[in-house]
Amino acid sequence: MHPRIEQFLSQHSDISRRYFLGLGAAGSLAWGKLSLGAEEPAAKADRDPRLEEAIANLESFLTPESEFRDVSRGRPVPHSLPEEKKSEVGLTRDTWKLEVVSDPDHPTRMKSPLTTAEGTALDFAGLMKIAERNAVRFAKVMTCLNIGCPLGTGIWEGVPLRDVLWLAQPTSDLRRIFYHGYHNDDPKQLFRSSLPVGRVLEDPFDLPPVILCYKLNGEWLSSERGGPVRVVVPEAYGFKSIKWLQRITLSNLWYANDTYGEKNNDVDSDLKSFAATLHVPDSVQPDEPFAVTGYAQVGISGVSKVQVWLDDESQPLPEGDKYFTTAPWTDAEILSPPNEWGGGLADGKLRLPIHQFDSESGEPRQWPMRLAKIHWATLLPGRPAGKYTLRCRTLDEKGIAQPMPRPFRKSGHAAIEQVAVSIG
Ligand SMILES: Nc1nc2c(c(=O)[nH]1)N[C@H]1C(S)=C(S)[C@@H](COP(=O)(O)O)O[C@H]1N2
Ligand SMILES: [Mo]
Repeated sequence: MHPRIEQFLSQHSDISRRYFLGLGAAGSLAWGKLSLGAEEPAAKADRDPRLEEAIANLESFLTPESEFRDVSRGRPVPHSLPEEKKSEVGLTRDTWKLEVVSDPDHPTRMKSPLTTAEGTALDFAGLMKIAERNAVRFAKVMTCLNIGCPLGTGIWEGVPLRDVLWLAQPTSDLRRIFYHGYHNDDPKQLFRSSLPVGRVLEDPFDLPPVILCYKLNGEWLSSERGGPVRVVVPEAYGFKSIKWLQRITLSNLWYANDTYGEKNNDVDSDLKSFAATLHVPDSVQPDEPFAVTGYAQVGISGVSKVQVWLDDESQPLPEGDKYFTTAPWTDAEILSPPNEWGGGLADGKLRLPIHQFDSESGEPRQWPMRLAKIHWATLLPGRPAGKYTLRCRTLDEKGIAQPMPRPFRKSGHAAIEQVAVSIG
């Protein structure tokens, strides 16, 4: 083993043994970049030009602000209000106020609630004071549980929600925290989410903290993304990340009370891993190899492989195998961390520290990076004329293939994608 790889491994015990043993072309690329700083990854030179071109056309890792997709409720949606109205209702950095109060129905004992009535609510300057000593950043893909496809990937910056919670000095009877944002002062438009207190106070395993977020990709959080301040829950689907945050309620309630639960959604479900295509050529010549690219959402169980399968539609599907586990899947190349992160960062540079990155090297500590969206590519061998179905899937870090281990739709999208490919 290269001595520097050995040193790297001994310093990074969180990188799994299985991943190391499974070094394929993509794996060694990632290592090359992570540990040796190789300028031109070896496999790159061997790539077919068709594959190289498809990779060159891929979207960037971070999503530019203008390309984020919006999932906002409200009539009108709060970010569409005129500026004067935003000032009036606290939707600007100058006028923003956050209350932290006890739930009247299931009270939490607390010494210093933060309320507007008593002039103790937290304002933006107060939030920035906390940020001076305790700002955190992490990379995360925002995904709507209902829509399924990612809305955008960003570096989200904020202060841990627990820092603000402690300002209110809760002493007992605290089991759940729920929170909501501006909703046109109409109770029918209330969109609330919630977390068990433990998740707010402590970060399990290597997760970043739940934050009160005020910046995205280095810029102030826009009104459309929920600014001036939104909650961002690293491992959760979008509905936990409440926008235009105005009130946090500390409660002795012991179960979830999220608005999103009303439509049969599983509100305790964390991000799943899944793969999807981005580029599949419109028309393919018979017996000509062709390039396919895509992305994978790296959920809480990670991603160890992305696989594809081009199925000839004239052949019968295997019986009794609804997840196609016996199909002849082949491995796609998981692309290594990019040199350019995109997303319109100032000087194109990541501002460290970022939770999933090594602060010294500036490289991701784990790849594929959990909670993010990564990219893959593959060159499929030529096939005779005919109609085909292209499928892709992830295997998580335990080797469990999509849509398992959590196949239910109302817990988030993980169904195996299929795309029609016509050859000839
Ligand atoms: N206040 C408020 N917060 C909200 C919503 C909302 O309608 N109102 N939508 C939620 C849902 S369902 C999702 S998927 C995410 C989407 O975040 P985005 O609009 O920044 O992409 O915001 C969440 N936060
Ligand atoms: Mo959503």
